[in-house]
Amino acid sequence: ETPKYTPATPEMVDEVLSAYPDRAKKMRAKHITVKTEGCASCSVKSNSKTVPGLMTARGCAYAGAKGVVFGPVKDMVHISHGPVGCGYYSWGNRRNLAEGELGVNNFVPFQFTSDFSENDIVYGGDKKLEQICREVKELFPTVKGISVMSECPVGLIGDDIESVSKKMSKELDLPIVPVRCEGFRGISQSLGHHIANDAVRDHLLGKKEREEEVGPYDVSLIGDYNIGGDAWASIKILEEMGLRVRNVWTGDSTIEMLQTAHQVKLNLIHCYRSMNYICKHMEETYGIPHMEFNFFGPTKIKQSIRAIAAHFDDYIKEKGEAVIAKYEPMMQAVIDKYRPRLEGKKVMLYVGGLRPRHVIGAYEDLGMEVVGTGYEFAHKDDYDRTMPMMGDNTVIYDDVTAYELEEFVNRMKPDLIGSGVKEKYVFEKMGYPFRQMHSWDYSGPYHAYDGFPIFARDMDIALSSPTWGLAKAPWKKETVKEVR
Ligand code: CFM
Repeated sequence: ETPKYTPATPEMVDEVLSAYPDRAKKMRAKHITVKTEGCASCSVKSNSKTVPGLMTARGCAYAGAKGVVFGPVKDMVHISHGPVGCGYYSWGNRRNLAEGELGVNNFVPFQFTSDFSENDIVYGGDKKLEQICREVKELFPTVKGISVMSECPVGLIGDDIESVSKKMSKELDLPIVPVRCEGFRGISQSLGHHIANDAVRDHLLGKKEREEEVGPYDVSLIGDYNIGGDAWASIKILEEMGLRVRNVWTGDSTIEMLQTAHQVKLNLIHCYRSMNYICKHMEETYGIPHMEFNFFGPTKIKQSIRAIAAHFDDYIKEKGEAVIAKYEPMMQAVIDKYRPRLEGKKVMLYVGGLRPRHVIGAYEDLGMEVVGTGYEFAHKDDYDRTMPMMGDNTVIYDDVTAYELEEFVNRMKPDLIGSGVKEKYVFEKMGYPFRQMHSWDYSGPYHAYDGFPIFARDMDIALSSPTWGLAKAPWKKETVKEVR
């Protein structure tokens, strides 16, 4: 028996928040809204400090700078500068794929850390950092650059990573980028994105010129991190349209792609949240326009291809239409196969800074409805883009706590939850179909025409698996599915 879906109401939110002390309740209420007809008060507070004592799923500035922006740049070595834990726990789990020869032009699967101990805290870590830079160059002579990603203690003890980077850059004849992304800066990974964007701006962008002239169809793909191969799928469409993708920031990318990105005609930005800063900078400084697009699901892909082509001449416009004509029948076949199985299913999402709105169209292509969504670290401009995409009687939650999300699910009873690494096991233990929407579990790509059939298949597998009904607590006669 399937549980009965119940639409969100303001009373439901109130009931869930009533478990908190008055002050916490008042603070959290501003971050949650139920979208009602007309949507008069339809906004949420965002990008503010988590209420102390409540369980947030957010990360830190180091996560945003090292894990998200710099980590995928494959021919650089990224030093997690500080105690070993930050590097260890951010090692390898984002699934930002990269091609290349390990230890030669691809260092993505490696983990470099200065492994701070008491000694380094007391006496400072600058000497150790110099030594590590020398070792990196000695062990990996083909390395193209180094980033120094500060962890909290480095900022607290006042180490001067800027001057060490400058000195060692000269000595080793190698770009070395200091990134002051101590975790305590800011309130989430979002400031880490901004800090990393600024470091790219100050130390890499425009520092190199490609000899080849800039072509009329040269573009950069910004804010695609190649999770499970996403960027490869996106590049395929853009190239079939006749565009030349010169740089990807930063999925499967190289330091040269960061240095020469001022030499393109247009910036195409997928993850607005993490890369809007540098796009605005490139527009102001180099006159390169940027446009947001969305490659999740055939409806959004088609709209995006047309919007991108509109920046170019008839040649690209015609090729864009040809790409749509080529892939639409294949996408229709995917929809014909899965839509009857997925039609009407309700989804609740909770992801980082882009996907909670960007994947809505892909679910809708399959006949599914997103009835609740929210971001860990989005800003007002993200929520402004999200509200029009949500239907009436849906709930929008910012920095939702573990307790709140569980209680919303308990009350609304959606069919599927798409969320993160931290939430996964809570809902699986409740017997809820779940898809991990950060690293696509062990799947992907989900972007572009190559990704949609995989997305559709994965959602169907999650929903149709008999596993949920089989999970049974030994002390309960009924299955988890029946009691949920
Ligand atoms: Fe952009 Fe991302 Fe996202 Fe993000 Fe992230 Fe991510 Fe994300 Mo996890 S860059 S904002 S900081 S699309 S790692 S690949 S899935 S929270 S919604």
